[in-house]
Amino acid sequence: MKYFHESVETMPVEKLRELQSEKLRKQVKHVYDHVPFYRAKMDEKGVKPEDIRSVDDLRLLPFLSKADLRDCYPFGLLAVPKGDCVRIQSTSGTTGRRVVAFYTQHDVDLWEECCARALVAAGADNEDVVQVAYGYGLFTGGAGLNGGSHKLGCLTLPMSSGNTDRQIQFMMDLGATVLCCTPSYAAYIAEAMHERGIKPEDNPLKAGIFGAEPWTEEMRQAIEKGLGIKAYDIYGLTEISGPGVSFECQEQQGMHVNEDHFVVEIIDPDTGEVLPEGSRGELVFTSLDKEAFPLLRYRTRDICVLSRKKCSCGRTFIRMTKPMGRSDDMLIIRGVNVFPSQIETVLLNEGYAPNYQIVVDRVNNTDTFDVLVEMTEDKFTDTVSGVTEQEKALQGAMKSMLGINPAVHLVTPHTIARSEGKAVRVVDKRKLVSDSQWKG
Ligand code: DLL
Repeated sequence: MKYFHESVETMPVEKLRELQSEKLRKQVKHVYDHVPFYRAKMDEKGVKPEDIRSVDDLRLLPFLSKADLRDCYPFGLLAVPKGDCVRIQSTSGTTGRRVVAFYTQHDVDLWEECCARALVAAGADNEDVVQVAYGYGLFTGGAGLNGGSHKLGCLTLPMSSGNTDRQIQFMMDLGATVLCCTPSYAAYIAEAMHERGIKPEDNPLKAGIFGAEPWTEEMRQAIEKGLGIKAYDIYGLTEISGPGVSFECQEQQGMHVNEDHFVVEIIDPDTGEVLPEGSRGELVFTSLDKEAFPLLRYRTRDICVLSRKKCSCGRTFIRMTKPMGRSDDMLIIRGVNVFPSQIETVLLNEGYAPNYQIVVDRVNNTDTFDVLVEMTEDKFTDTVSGVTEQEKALQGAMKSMLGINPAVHLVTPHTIARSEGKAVRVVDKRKLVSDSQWKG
């Protein structure tokens, strides 16, 4: 099986654009008629649905940002009656900054189809046993790949993340052939199998579909070697549906965007200007046929390059590089979205000054997360137990705000370097993807 939906995945580019334009016209009208927030934005820009005749007119429409989504929480961007929705999902990690996305049954079907395409592109068919070790629940990873695997007719193991012993046991006993999880968890599973004396050639896996966080080509090679598989990247975000917005094929040269459902643009993050293919900039998505949560020109903050170069897999969908970074300050630590401002909020709530530094690294394929915080004069203590107690209390407060546990280190007042310009709040020592790895 080469494609899940051949006629669409290999559609000539001109026809694809016609299909996109036709869907876009309907979608803009749907949004204008049903989402007062977006209608007001369009009115403000003086754009009417009739002005959008093809994808070339997309640039007339206003952008949507994460801030807009937060302002509209929870129902402000819903474009169908609540009663027509069957599902919500939510962005990972944060309490104060969660984004909630809604799905009708049609939207769930569309999303699952995108994930089924990703599975087929990784070499799967209905004979495969797919182990889904992404988290289930509000996070889209588990639900998305689970749905895609069902659609393809695979035997699906809904493991969720964690409990590595059980993951390995089920993988071996039930003969899992495709593993779906974050790349860091895949590396961890490889390591755990190595420790248990299970050689790469002794496990039944042949491929893995890994995404939701940045990972390098070096990490791909380490996972491929450690598990004896081919490792494929998959990209997506809750706001646009979840995993499967784009996916890698056997070429492993960038991810094909499911262009019959999503239009992708690259913009200059500072000016909003649309950039030509091949430029590095911020990814912007428009969903063409989602009903409940149809975002138009949503700014992802992910920095990428697009390529229309012909791919030998036969798919005509445009390809995007792995995200090379972000145009905002969001960090993804162990798969969880973290904003430095959340740390600041906790510190101020707990009576500390906003003098802190976040240090992130990747050791043995797992993210480390340290927060250095200056003691204040009035909280100063020089007993070891006093310091430990304060660090624990801060760690607890950060865990409940972020959903993950940092290691908190209290340091002497005035030891964190002050800056005359932007404060250096984050030291990220992980190696991100470099341009040289892109052969588009
Ligand atoms: O991470 C959806 C997903 C689940 C994708 C499982 C792939 C697999 P969010 O929690 O909303 O959704 O986070 C979205 O994660 O804007 C990127 O910054 C980052 N991201 C997602 N996939 C990749 C990837 C899911 N393959 C945010 N490489 C996005 C690098 C990724 N970053």
